[in-house]
Amino acid sequence: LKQKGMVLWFTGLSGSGKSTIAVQVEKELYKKGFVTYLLDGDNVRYGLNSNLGFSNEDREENIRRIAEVSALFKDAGLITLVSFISPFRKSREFAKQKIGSITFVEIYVKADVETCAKRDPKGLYKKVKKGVIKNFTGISSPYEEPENPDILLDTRELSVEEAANKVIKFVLNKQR
Ligand code: GGZ
Repeated sequence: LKQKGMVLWFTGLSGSGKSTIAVQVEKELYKKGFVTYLLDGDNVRYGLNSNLGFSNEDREENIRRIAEVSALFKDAGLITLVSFISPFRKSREFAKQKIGSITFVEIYVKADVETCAKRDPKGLYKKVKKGVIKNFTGISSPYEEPENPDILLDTRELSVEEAANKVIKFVLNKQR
């Protein structure tokens, strides 16, 4: 492999745009010949972490395992894209330390909770309002904003393509 292993760690609220942007970044990286892997709820929360829910403890364990796995993928040389809310600073710090600060890229996909609730792509915010879902991030469970992310993507201002391009530029710079 002619690439350096690294981890693109997307964090942000449900509906902020993390996975949409991550998928777009992966598509572009693939076109450029990079070998990538995307870790998200679909392949981790239904498999490796299927015994975990959304209590603070379970979220912490969720992210701990994801940090360990992405450190391994990085060692294998992959550009690993990680798309989870990862609401706790402590967990993201752990990930950074596990993965190594040079190859860990913290990407804050920023959109306030009102914006996310308005988008509501999966109808989850509606369910929260009805009281069907408890401990929902940004409403009844905390989200600790990154204080100094490597990349800030304000999705109220950037299109998916613009956001993805910012990430690609950063990656290409790091790969040189
Ligand atoms: C937040 C929840 C919850 C609760 C289910 N709080 O928009 P989505 O659907 O696809 O992304 C959310 C996803 C969050 O899982 P993560 O593994 O990323 O969370 S964490 O990093 O905090 O462990 C949402 C759905 O799962 N979901 N219940 N209560 N999001």
